[in-house]
Amino acid sequence: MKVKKFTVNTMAEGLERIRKDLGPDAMILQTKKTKKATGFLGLFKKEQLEIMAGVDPDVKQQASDPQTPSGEIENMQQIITQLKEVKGLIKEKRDDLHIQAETMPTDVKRMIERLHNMELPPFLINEMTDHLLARWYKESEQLRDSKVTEWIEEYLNSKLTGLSFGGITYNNQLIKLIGPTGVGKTTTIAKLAAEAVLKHKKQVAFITTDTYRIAAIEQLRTYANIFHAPIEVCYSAEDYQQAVEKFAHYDVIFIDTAGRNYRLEENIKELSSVTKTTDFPTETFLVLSLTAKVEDMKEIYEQFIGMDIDRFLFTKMDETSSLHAVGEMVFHYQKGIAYMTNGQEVPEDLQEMTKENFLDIVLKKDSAHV
Ligand SMILES: Nc1nc2c(ncn2[C@@H]2O[C@H](COP(=O)(O)OP(=O)(O)OP(=O)(O)O)[C@@H](O)[C@H]2O)c(=O)[nH]1
Ligand SMILES: [Mg+2]
Repeated sequence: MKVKKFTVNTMAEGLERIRKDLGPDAMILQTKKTKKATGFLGLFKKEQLEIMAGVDPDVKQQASDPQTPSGEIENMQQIITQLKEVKGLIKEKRDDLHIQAETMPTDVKRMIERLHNMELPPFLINEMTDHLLARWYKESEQLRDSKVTEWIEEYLNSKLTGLSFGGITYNNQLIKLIGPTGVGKTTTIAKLAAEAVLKHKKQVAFITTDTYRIAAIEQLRTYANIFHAPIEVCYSAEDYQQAVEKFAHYDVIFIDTAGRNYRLEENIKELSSVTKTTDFPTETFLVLSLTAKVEDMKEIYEQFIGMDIDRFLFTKMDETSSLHAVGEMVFHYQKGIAYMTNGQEVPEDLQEMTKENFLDIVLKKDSAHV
């Protein structure tokens, strides 16, 4: 048998060429689809057909043999069936390509642009781009703006599972604020105390371990006086333990700590040894100013890692237009946020941060800005 391979664009073209080359008695032995990459990044693959055809020198004789007409008819039917199949496949593929060429670039571009406009860390943007693309391929016909937003929110929500957001729960008696110098720890404690006293009718007491500057003690004492609340200044772990026990009957005990250079390990050690009490349930907020660089915030976080941080508390939101660090810190370290502060006024410049508020910020929804 003489066998020959034909690579053609359509079955019709194939049949024509087979007939020309091998004569009318040729038989199709096998057909196979192949792809030839063309265009930008080989995106538009052109489908071709590879047809193996052969002709048997004896066939002519057989074909004219009145004993075997059914074989020929069968052969013809096979060809027709194959032809239909191939036609169907080509149409399907062409429709696919049509959708991709028409809509993929704009939709994908728009999705990625939106992600880049959000306050999200680059690693998460990359991760989400892959996720959204995979979803897009699966559900492209449903793509609408609101759908993409839904997908993004769903994805971010899944990333926040198990993280704790929101303000003081009042399940823990001790509320401890730690963080570098000048970020607003003492001012924020005053805001939190005002909320506890005025809104939640709690009895509050204050402890400060900031014994380095008289002014710092006076600053907290002033607030304590406003709330008619007691205050203890603690120089050592023993002082601290005693003060906590003394205030055991108060609803909330706010602990202000000294802003020091916590890049020095001895300062961290001192802080954690003074404020270590095991028997009182404590909620610890790491206070970070949004005016700081995100790299510095990360370094600070690493220094404080051993201090059982429960949530972040971001301050000075009013002094920056970029809230990029908020998303970066939360997603990177997998810690939620308790509050954000946006000004120097006590008590009003304080906003509790629920998971929804946080998502509003990273998704840049208007309601996010207080
Ligand atoms: N713009 C702005 N200023 C703030 C905010 N919170 C605090 N401040 C100001 O930041 C400065 C430092 O605040 P403090 O509360 O003394 O900061 P701290 O962390 O206790 O400082 P140290 O005790 O020295 O470590 C003060 O001038 C505050 O008024 C805020 O949300 N926005
Ligand atoms: Mg202070």
